[in-house]
Amino acid sequence: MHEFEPSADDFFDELFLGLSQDQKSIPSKFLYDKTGSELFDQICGLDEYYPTRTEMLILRNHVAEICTLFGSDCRLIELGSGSSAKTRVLLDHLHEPAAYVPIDIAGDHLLRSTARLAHVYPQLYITPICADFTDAFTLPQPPYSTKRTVAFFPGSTIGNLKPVEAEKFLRRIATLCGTGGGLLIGVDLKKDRPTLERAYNDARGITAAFNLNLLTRINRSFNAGIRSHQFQHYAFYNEEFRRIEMHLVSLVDQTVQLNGAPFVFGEGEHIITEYSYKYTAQEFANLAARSGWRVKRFWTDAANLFSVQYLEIKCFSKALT
Ligand code: AVI
Repeated sequence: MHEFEPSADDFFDELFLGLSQDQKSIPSKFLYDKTGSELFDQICGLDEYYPTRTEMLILRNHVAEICTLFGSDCRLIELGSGSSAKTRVLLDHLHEPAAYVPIDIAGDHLLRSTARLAHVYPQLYITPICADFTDAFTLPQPPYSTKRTVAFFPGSTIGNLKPVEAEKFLRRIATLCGTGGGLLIGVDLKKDRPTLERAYNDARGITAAFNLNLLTRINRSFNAGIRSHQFQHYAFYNEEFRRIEMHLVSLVDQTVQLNGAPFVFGEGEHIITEYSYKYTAQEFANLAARSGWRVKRFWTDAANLFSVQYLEIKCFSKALT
């Protein structure tokens, strides 16, 4: 996950809107400034945070079959490519890929990792795109012999979207990939509450620091003078909505000024900072079907913690509507 640096106006507008509701919230994309992105990288290596290593294990175990499904002359696009670490597992095994299109919002990282990849895979046609993949963007013309466009969306980032948003997003990706297209996606699975809650409440407090860093970012952007120690990280599994919820809880009654606008927080009041939806295989298959996709293959690990799924476009005309 890489740095997200919005304009101060956009940040303020979204913050103002989120904090003006009865249930206060801040969009989770703002968690990823430089410090937030570094903390997230640390989270990925934590014992309690099973998704990253489990997804890598599944990819390694099934890469031959995955690449057979992609076929030869496929154009691989990666949504939120970062360092492209997981993609390298694929690139090492792909049959004569036509092109690789890494898409990431962080231009510097994108150029650096593209240069590294070009060195390791000198034959590979790489066309990086600096864009927010949740917004509309266009793909460059595919090179001569592209048989299929496959999108790669690892990490269960799909879980950070509400199901209606996820459906819209998956439809857009179907349109982007076009006829015969595919999607290789990492999806975190529903499991026992203790395992889920441990993953978002690690013993070293890295996830807490990641969440509280939002307040530091707000202070830096708006000179808000929020005292971070007067808020507490809180993450729990909401069974009814099948999602981990990350909150910041005000420990005292306090008023915070944002560009002169006062926001009042009562003692014990919660700000929602992130949702992370968890799916069963069937629930995700239903979401995929509503978005114009069909799950062709589903791989998981021995403990059923995480899944990697290969989706094919079900009916292109439906995907477009
Ligand atoms: C990026 N995303 C898939 C992570 C997740 O698990 O929802 C973000 C995260 N938040 C706290 N820990 C990790």
